Amino acid sequence: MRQPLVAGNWKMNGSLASVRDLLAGLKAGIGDVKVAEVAVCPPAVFIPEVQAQLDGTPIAWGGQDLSVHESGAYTGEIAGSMLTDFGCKYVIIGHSERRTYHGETDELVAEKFTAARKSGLVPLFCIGETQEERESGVTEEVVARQIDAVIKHCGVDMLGEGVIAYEPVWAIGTGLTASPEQAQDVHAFIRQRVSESSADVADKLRILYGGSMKPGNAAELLAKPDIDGGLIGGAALKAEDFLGICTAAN
Ligand code: 3PY
Repeated sequence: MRQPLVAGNWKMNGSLASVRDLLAGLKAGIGDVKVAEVAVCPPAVFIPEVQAQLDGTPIAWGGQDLSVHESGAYTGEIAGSMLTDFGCKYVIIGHSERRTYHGETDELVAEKFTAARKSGLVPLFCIGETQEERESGVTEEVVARQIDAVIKHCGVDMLGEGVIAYEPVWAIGTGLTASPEQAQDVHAFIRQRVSESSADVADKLRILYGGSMKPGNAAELLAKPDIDGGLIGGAALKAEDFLGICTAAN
């Protein structure tokens, strides 16, 4: 009953020419994707081009971040309403690269969750532990803290209007992937944690896996009962690889 979602996080990659090629490849192959909902999150400057190319196709698009503010003197920031002006459905929040390189705290991420919902965007809310945290045995503590911050700030019903992406930090951009069992264990824990606040929200909530998901490991990961799709990094930059992951959910 939870439709899988496969979303591409293009990060800070691409040129206008490469984005046009990638979109042409996605449009040519999207007909083979039978089950998954598909979305792409390009760098903000490419969003108008993505909208022009994808409008009317089954592929949705979104931003990679948003401001907690609605407008004003916040140089470099992008408001949620600006993303919706360009047809965005989704916005990634709390990616570990923003937590690490931009000092985003659990509280700020929770504020961004609210800002996204106020603008009508669906947050793709990223959580996950570092290698050090996994080795110290505190994975569950870390993801529970990250989830609880959003529940405390937004309420569990609003959490349920978003999507969680479990992205173990040690599996991002490293080529390392959590085994399907390791990922399933954490996904089940996340669902159980949310169910402590609302069993209904937990049951409906899509929990994506992120961290070096590729066509070669996607089917095994997606077969797990609590893995409802993927947030895809590097493999989202090649139409063939990204579509290979999307069709793995068929
Ligand atoms: C990755 O898979 O590298 C990601 O960070 C996806 O967001």
